[in-house]
Amino acid sequence: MAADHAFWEFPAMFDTLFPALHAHGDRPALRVLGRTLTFTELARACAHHAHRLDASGVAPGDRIAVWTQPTLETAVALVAHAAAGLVSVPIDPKLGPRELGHILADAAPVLAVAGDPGSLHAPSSLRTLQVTIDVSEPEVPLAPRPITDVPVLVLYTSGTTGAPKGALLTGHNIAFDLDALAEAWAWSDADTIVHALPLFHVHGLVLGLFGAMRRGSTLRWLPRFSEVELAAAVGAEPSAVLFAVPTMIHRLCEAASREATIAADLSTARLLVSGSAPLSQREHRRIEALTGHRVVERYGLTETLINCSTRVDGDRRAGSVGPPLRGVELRLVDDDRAPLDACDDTTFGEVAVRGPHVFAGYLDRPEATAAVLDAEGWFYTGDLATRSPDGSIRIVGRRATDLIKCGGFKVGAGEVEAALLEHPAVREAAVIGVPHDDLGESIVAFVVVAPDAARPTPLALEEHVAGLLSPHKRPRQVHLVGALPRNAMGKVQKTSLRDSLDP
Ligand code: MLC
Ligand code: AMP
Repeated sequence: MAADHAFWEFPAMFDTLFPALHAHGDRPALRVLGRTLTFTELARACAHHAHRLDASGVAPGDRIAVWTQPTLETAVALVAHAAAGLVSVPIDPKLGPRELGHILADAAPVLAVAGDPGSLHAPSSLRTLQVTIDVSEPEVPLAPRPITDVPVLVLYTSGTTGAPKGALLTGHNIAFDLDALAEAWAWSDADTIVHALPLFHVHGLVLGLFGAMRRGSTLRWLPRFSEVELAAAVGAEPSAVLFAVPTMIHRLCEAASREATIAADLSTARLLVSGSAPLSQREHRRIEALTGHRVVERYGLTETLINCSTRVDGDRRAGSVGPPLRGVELRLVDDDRAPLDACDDTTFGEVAVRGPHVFAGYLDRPEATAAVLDAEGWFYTGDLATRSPDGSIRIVGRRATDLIKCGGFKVGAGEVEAALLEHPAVREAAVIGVPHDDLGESIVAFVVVAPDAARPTPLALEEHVAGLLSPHKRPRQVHLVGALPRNAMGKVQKTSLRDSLDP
């Protein structure tokens, strides 16, 4: 697409993704590991970064791989790209070669950016640019750009089979969803968002980073999770809003029994928000007893951003993810995708959603997109839920047992099985998720060793998966078995495997 002017020069007078960037305020925008940028400084840093990309030949619509290293530079690059209409492909810096190779081949970025390009494990054929933060006044300031239906993010997400797919999220998806969340949570520029989530998924990136920048809130990002530091960051801010996955809430509760400051710090928050996986009723009760806060729980997916949330002014019931957000249409459907009218909190169906928050499809995968998004714009989530008479939704399970949510990360059983099968000593492999107090679900592998191979240790197989994919996809338990249970068709009986673990 030929541009008749540089991508950082556009007139104003429209809604733009991050209005606070153009208001030139001296309020803090980003605080990362003791470094702070005000909105004015961030706008300048974004302009310089965008200008350097322009000078290196990057054009609107080009995809840029962003190595999400744990530094301020990562946050600046991601904001700059979205503000300048460039497409970021966030990369987990801990990805192993199999997954990294797949994502780079699939997304075909024109360039990779990183605060520390020296530690990039990218192929030498991929051009790299070091992100530097320059807060001097630029010759051409960052100009506001209208929000469009063009993708600004490609986020890789696992499915039941095959390698992860790139979900295309547009400026409109993001702005609509963030504005609906702001309404549900009374989220304003007086808030400081505090989180310790990675910047390569929806939760940390879209809600945490882009959400704060859209609202004009400060973001305090802790690139590594630590119970004491996260709680202290909440305690240090006058109107803190904490975003966490259930594993983090669980660990905060556990640590609070050893460290008295944690509960005291968390109790000063304006809002504690949990999502990306179900928060158990037990953790809801524990955190409330410790801090006096009822957690706000919200439910979403990479492909749809957030669909439902309990409201700050509503009933924050444990186990409920609240009603659909403003502007989100939600249906429960049966196995034939026919709508179910039930509002009895008992009948369950698959959650389908429609609205401006639903993604633009998977990159270059029309069949995979058509499998989840119908011609009328309904997106089928694969999650099973009930609906209460007041319209609030309770997630009760998932259609696909081959999807595992571990620590808030989605992992496809098939990806882990494929990685295990690459080990020379593995003849067969089956992977399941089992309930786990800390991780929600834990990845458990069953492996049949090849006849002539030396018997590998479970740890060696765990390390093997962590090395090829990413550490969070590694099995936390590996059982070496003589054979996998199969039915008459030869299909592995995962229920039997699950039952075999019961005491
Ligand atoms: C461990 N490590 C290894 C390893 N084992 N490295 C190499 N090889 C091995 N075998 C390293 C890890 O890299 C990490 O390093 C450290 O050891 C701990 O790893 P871990 O045990 O895997 O992490 P854990 O402690 O379990 O992490 C818990 C967690 C994490 C909660 C911090 O699961 C997390 O960040 N979850 C957030 C997931 C998330 O953002 N989901 C949002 C999806 S969006 P190091 O260097 O890190 O210490 C979505 C939509 C929505 O779902 O609704 O939001
Ligand atoms: P991801 O593809 O990583 O974005 O994961 C999306 C999935 O996370 C959803 O399909 C749900 O299964 C799960 N999820 C997210 N938030 C919640 C929640 N609050 N309660 C239950 N499940 C959730």
